[in-house]
Amino acid sequence: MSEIDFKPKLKQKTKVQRPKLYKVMLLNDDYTPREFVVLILKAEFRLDESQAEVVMMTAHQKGICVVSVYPRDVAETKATRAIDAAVQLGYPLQFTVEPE
Ligand code: NFA
Repeated sequence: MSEIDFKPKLKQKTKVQRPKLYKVMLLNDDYTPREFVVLILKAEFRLDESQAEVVMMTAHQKGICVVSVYPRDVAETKATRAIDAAVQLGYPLQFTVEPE
């Protein structure tokens, strides 16, 4: 027909590089005080009081709990800093990082 086609023939695909996400996991142990675990979850992982309580209690009861997900370097830095803070006080608190 006489209508002009304004649609571009080649569609540009917008490629966004979504970073792969990694879970930081909190592991239970028998020695780290609950209050310290909550403190670390709030300070390093920016959880609020009730989130921190839920994550701490879930790890306490089930042995492990997901804290949050981040790009790899962020996940590793936070896990390392949290472990270091525990080591300073002689606690065996452990965090691990694994792909989502
Ligand atoms: N199980 C620890 C205690 O009873 C608390 C804890 C919770 C430690 C979650 C590590 C992770 N004091």
